[in-house]
Parts: sequence; structure tokens; C-alpha cells
Amino acid sequence: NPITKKILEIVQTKQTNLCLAADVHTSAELLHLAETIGPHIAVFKTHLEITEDWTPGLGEKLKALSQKHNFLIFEDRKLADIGNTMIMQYENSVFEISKWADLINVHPVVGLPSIKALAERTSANNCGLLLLAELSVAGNLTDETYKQKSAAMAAELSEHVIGFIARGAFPGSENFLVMTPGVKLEAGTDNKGQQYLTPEIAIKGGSDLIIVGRGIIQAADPLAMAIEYKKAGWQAHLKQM
Ligand code: S5P
Repeated sequence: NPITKKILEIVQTKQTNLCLAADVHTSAELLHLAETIGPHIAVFKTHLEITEDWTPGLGEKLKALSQKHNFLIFEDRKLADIGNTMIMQYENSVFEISKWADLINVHPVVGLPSIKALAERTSANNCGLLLLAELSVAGNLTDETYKQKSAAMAAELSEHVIGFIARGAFPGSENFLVMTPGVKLEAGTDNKGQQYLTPEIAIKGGSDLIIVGRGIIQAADPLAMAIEYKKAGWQAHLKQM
């Protein structure tokens, strides 16, 4: 898949397996993070609906920064509906996701036919699809059977699906990328369900990219902290080789 190839190229060239979860509320903050931390990441993850002042054109501005600093944009939209609705959410909303996102994700719970319908549209836009096979939060319902079924679905849709959101590798994830959220330099929780692994544990567990949000964006110096995470993720990766 060309998107998988592109991510792996970026990871090697920039020596970073870091994905920044840019969970901020204004477009100025979003653009500032993309500009300053962009040189140190492989993927920039957005939750566009939490941007209070979203305006048409913000996607294009992010896209320009992604080209300048060589990273991909992942809209963490977590689609989970009938195929027809997910396609409208992807293509027709005010956020115009299909115009700028390089990656988007979907909950496997909706089943193969709906995801296949969506996948044909994401592929037509050169957008890679990720299946949320395993969540990071306490008490979630993504058990081993769910992961197995997600892997089987990815195998069926291997020309469209590039990887999984998961805590680490699992049977069936071998030919796909694994991106892991819930990562912090110190393991622990946020008292709202989130559970953190360290970069070392995530990468040792077979993750290809670590997704870090508050560990970086709530630091006193987000840029310096992003560099810390980049180093931690890359050193863990080198140890695995
Ligand atoms: O299971 C999941 C899946 C995702 S995509 N758990 C997660 O935390 N995420 C996302 O990763 C979440 O929506 C947030 O944007 C990021 C984690 O943020 P942090 O601040 O806890 O690092």
C-alpha cells in the first residue's frame, strides 16, 4: 500500500516513530503544533471537531505544513455507523476530511460490508484506513475475540486497510502497521479511563508508532518534550532490531 510505504519512509528518514495527538482547541494552537513539532513526528493526529474556531481552509493549511515538514495527517474520527453514513461523514461534512486526511480510522464493530463501502472511498482519496482493534481505556470491550475478528477483516480488506489502533502486535497484525495510543514516559492512568504504557513497553510489544497527546502538549515545553518522546521511541525501536 502506498500510504504504508510513505509512513515507513518517513519513519526511516526522520528517525521518528512518534505520532502527536494534537488535542487542542484552536486552529492557531493546531497550526503552531504542526509548525513546531512537525519536524519531529511521522504522523500528526487531529480531532477536528474539538477545534472551536474551525474554518474551511484549515485542512489545507495543515496539509501545507505536512508537506513542508514531511508528516502525514491522521483524522482520528473513529467512524462507527452504516456505510452510507460513514461515507457522508468522511466526504460531505463541513470538515471536508476527504480533502486533507492521509489516514482515518473506523470501529470494526460495524462489520465488513459497511467498512468495505467506506474503504473504497478512502482508497480513492489515497487515504489509509486504520481499524480500532484494541482500545487503551479501562473496561473497554475489545477482547481477544474482537481483535481476531478485526484482524480477519483487515486481511479481507488488505488493499485498503493499512493498520490497527492497538496496544501492541497481536495474531493477524503482522502485515499491518500498529499504532498505539495511551503512551506516556511514566505509565499510569488519567483517572478518566485512560491507561498509559511507556514508549519502551509499547514498542517492545510490537507497536510501530506511538501516539502521544497530553504527555507532550501539556508539558511546560512541548517541543523539548516531543524530542524526548521521539528519542525514547526511536531508541526502543533500535533495541528491537
Ligand atoms: O484507544 C484509544 C484510541 C485512540 S485513537 N485510546 C486513545 O487514547 N486514543 C486517542 O489517543 C485519544 O482520542 C487521544 O487523542 C489520544 C491519547 O491522548 P493522551 O492525551 O491520553 O496521550
